Amino acid sequence: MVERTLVLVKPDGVQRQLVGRIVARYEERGLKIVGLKLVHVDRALAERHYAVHKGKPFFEGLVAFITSGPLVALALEAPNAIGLVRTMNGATKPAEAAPGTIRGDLAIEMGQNLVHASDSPESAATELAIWFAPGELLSFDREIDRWVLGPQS
Ligand code: IDP
Ligand code: MG
Repeated sequence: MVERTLVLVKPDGVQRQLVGRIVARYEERGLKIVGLKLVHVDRALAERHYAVHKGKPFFEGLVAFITSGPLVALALEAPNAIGLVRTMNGATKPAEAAPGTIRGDLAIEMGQNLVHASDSPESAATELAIWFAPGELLSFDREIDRWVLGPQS
């Protein structure tokens, strides 16, 4: 089933000048970028995004980190995009992330793990609505899709 998922290249990715390389991984895999922007979020939006973690010991640090500088918000579309992107990002703890994943190749610490991705259809719907206004997500065809997704695409 075709899904859309929210990805953030977090402020560490912007500061480390890894935005292009990280976005290129999703593009090269064949995911379609249907939304893209650079945002410096305020505390209110950060708290909405990380609402499920409110009350946890790392919550304050997480909000401070995500609001510490600009990040890149991406909406990606593909069949099974939600699971696909989580697999590409790798385990939350970079030390446990497999080589070949973004975190496994480019990160060391859990607090600086470069990327966020929605973890379920419900969180994808909620998060896409938090980060993108309806008109900011585009629907369009790609000529290449018959080569990426097959002749029925
Ligand atoms: P995820 O990003 O892989 O979905 P979550 O469990 O949703 O992982 O946690 C959100 C983010 O919060 C993580 O990416 C990580 O940066 C941070 N985080 C999670 N657990 C801890 C912790 O125990 N200590 C410090 N930071 C944490
Ligand atoms: Mg999460």
